[in-house]
Amino acid sequence: MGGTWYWNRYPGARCDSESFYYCYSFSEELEQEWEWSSKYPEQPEILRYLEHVADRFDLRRDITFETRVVEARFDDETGFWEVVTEPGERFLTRFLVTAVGCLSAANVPEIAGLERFRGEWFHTGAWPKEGVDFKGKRVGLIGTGSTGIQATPVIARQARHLTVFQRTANYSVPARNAPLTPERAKEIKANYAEIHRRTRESQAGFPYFPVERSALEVSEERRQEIYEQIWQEGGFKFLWGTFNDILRDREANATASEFIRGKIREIVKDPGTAELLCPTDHPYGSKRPPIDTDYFETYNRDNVSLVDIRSSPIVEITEDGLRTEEAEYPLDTIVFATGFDAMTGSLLKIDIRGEGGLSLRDKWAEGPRTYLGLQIAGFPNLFTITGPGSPSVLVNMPVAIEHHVDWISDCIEHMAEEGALRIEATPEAEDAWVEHSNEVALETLYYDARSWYLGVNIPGKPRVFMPYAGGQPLYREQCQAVVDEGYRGFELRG
Ligand code: N01
Repeated sequence: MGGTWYWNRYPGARCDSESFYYCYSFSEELEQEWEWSSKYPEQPEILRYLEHVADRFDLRRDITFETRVVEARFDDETGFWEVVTEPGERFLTRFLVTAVGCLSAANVPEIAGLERFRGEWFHTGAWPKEGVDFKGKRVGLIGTGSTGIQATPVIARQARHLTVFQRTANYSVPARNAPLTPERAKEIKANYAEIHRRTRESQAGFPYFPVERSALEVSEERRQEIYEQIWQEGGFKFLWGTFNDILRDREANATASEFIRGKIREIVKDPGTAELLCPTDHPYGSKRPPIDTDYFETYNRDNVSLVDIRSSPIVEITEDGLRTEEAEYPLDTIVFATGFDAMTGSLLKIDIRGEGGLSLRDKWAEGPRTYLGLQIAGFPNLFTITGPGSPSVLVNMPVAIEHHVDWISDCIEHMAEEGALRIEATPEAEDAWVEHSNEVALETLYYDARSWYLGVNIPGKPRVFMPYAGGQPLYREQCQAVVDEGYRGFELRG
């Protein structure tokens, strides 16, 4: 139970969106009875919430745990999907809805020698339930994405020594986590309807009021004032609540990127380490921006060191540690905070075959193609929740997920009313959507980074910008227009 929040129980794992909008919105009773402890709850609390939801709505009786789906085949004649699980059990279903997660297929990089390492190693996305004891250990952590940035300060407080191996320096903004006071909790509970409305109408699923100003239309003094104020507030607001062109205009973005570099230089005492931590090869926000609690401050500790594996790459893992081109690092524990085969990885792990035995792996060999990120031409009655081609990971996830769940439920209900048994995206609609998605992505700065959004983190993966970058309002409008026009772009058959 809990998916991503079951597996990602690494030290420091907590939400990057605030609790009161990183939650379900379908039940008033649920939101009134659940008490969040803080702005950014830790993984155990989110998992408790998900378990509570399952119990409260009696969902467990409909869930089969410990069941890996390995195959799903569409039968042209019967119009049913046959789903096969690892022990070989077969299920027939008319509709198949995948909710396999955008960031669930762990990426453990192929580094020579890992099998002979005598210490312990872990990937953050498959963390042991019993936890890991770092006390007295020399720990190496690879990866400085959102996960590495959350884990670093917590591991540093436990380990004898922590060495962080950094390939790409990352921008991070303080979370400013704090307990939710009873007054604040009361205020939130009184305003949930408005909060949810705003999350659904905003670009990225956050209830911030939209900002209309460009970073280039205010004076330097005013710009710094705004950045400083929102830096003090913390969180994703730095991307979405400062100026409206940070992700669209390189010059505007440069002001935000430089502001963050200035903060890193202020916080980190050793100038060499500070410079190494300053990102210079991509604009702020072109990779998924992390938020942190004491990340940069951690490099002021005596037991923490930073190794630049961009200039001196990892060569191998030895029996006793890790060797880069320049030096050898003795380690007891290695933590891979190396991310995921995002958006397509967990779908393609399943052998999915559509009409005429068409394999999804073949169809997506050059990168994912979908209609609205909801369906794939050639794969009737298969729906993909937050699939590639939908805003998914660019939006606060519960908001994106609920939108898809509602759309798919309404669609299936519509089919029942119409006596339709089969729905399939047409190849023309899919082509047009892929073209439109590419166009809107090109209007952003997302191509300026080597990110998992583009599949660059996985060797050999086609370089395609996978989520829909047009923003939530435009996306929702188009999904609704498709419905209003009788499921335009889909073929429905009785
Ligand atoms: O993974 P990442 P993540 N050798 O792919 C490095 C969500 N999330 O687990 O940047 C050396 O972002 C890689 O280096 P580089 C969130 O959407 C949410 O941190 O490719 N290094 C990078 O530094 C996030 O974006 C929360 O050069 C290697 C790091 O590993 C997504 O999950 C919390 C390497 C991977 O960063 C993934 O984040 C945490 C190699 N071979 C995460 N391969 C919330 O709170 C990779 N790296 C909601």
